[in-house]
Amino acid sequence: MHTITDYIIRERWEDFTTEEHDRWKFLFDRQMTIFQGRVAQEHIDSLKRLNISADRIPKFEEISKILKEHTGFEIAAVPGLVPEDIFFKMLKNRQFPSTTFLRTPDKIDYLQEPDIFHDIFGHIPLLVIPAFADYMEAFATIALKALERSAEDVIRAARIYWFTIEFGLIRQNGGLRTYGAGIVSSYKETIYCVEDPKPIRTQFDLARVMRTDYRIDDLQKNYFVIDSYEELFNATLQDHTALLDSLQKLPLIPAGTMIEGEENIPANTPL
Ligand code: HBI
Ligand code: FE
Repeated sequence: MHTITDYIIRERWEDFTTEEHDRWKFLFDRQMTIFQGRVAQEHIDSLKRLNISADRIPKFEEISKILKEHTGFEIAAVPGLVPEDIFFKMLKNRQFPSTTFLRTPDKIDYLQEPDIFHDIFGHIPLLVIPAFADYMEAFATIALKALERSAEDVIRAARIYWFTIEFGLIRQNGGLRTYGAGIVSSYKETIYCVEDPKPIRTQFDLARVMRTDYRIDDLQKNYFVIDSYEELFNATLQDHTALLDSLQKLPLIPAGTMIEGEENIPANTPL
């Protein structure tokens, strides 16, 4: 029976080369040029609070010390993608698994699996927000319940993660901002997700998200919009078994389509 500790490794920060610290700086500075007006203010503020900067690749234990004071979350260094049950159990324990390698120059704009820039620059900042940290743990509870039930239910749970924690949008200052880790670590999608008229954007609804298909290797065809992080957490305060039962017979909703009664939320005016 594998356990969480089987997957925890040392960060080996001392092994990062000057080239890697420079590549981190390039990625960080490039995102900063497009962040204002496109990325949730909490994300921008939290990078400062956690001392995550362009200067160098951050040390996990330094970030964890501050993060723990805010929400009890801490970073756990892992070699790469971990099995789903381990991933969900770690999130339930308020441990966020972060990879410890940085993408290579040939993958500077996109890589399929998470690297340290995606995990630390993308995921960690929002975990200082109590409501978001509570939501992350509540998501893990739903996902662990889904694991007990069926592979289809695990796919339904993974969609929650995908459309909020990875690719979510939030209304702020009269416009749209992204809070999704998969977006804020991507130059192209940070602009596209809030400004491009192509994708549809509809109000977040947990059951609807759990029915919605997505592609992992392309710009998203649809996004879900929340008004607050509390809205995410409040959506999980329902009976998870009843929620999963209610979805069994409902058809999949293809990416990029709207259903009865939904409205397409207008994109931001391009900056
Ligand atoms: N492992 N390290 C890591 N990071 C992830 O984002 C991750 C994972 N294992 C499984 C997994 N994600 C998926 O099951 C979720 O995205 C739903
Ligand atoms: Fe991720």
